[in-house]
Amino acid sequence: MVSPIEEIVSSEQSSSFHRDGAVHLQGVLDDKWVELLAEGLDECYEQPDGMSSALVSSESELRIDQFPAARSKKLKKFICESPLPALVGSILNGPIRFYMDQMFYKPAGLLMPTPWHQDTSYYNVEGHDLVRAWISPDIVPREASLEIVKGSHLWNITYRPLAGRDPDLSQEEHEAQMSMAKEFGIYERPGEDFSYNSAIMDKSLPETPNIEASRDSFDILNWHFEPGDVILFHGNVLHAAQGEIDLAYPRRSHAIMYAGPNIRYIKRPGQIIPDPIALLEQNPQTGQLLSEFDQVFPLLWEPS
Ligand SMILES: O=C(O)CCC(=O)C(=O)O
Repeated sequence: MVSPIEEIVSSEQSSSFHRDGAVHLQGVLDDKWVELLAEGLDECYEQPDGMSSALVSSESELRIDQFPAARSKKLKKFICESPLPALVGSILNGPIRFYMDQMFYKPAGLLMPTPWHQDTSYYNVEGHDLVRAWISPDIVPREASLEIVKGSHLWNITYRPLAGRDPDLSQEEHEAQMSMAKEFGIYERPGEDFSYNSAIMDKSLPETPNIEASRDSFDILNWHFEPGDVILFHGNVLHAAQGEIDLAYPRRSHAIMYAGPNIRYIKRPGQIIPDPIALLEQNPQTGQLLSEFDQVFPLLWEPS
């Protein structure tokens, strides 16, 4: 018998994910899940914690919260009990664990763009089975929703994160650079317990290409997004979201990292996003599979 999940993720969609590095699944979440997501994102936005930081300019702002589901039962339920783990599992055809989540919240008005980047090197994990689910409870026009460089998950390159402290600068020089950014452009408003710029930059990694400067040279995929849709994208794919457009309502999004069977812990010299606290207590070593930390990265779905 064909299960409902197999009916909603076709083999063509699964192939698109593996070929392009992302797939847009339309109308796969019902209103109950969309409402729960909206409530969870709003409660986190209204009550920032130490892991809430922001990119700020004179005209716009992008709030990014690390691990929002750790303080929102609604987001935790959405991550674990919605159809998402099964959708990801049917794409990877293997057991699925929850790795971590983030909130990207752009207030109404002129939207701040999200710069082109690759997620892999921000985290202490490596492997091919890393899938991000990007979901918004809002209508997100193509000009403001997620976009990717088609096929870039297969380039076999780990790019340097966009943030971090240049190890060739002293702490004073770094702070002077941060203050200059504040005066002249976009700067970071750090959280009490987290800042994108406090990690040490790993300069051995190649710089992320400036895709925005030559968009025509790249094969870019983007989608108009409706509530109920889900975009799944590969952990290694280059992605961004355009800005500079006016929206009459906030563009709220939740990005959840799910891990398949072949994801291993790796201690990165330039790690930006901290490990979950529960993982640190287990003294993880480079090379260990995430499945060895069953309590921290719970198994949410496996093929029958
Ligand atoms: O929602 C956005 O603007 C960006 C999302 C993103 O960069 C991510 O999920 O890694």
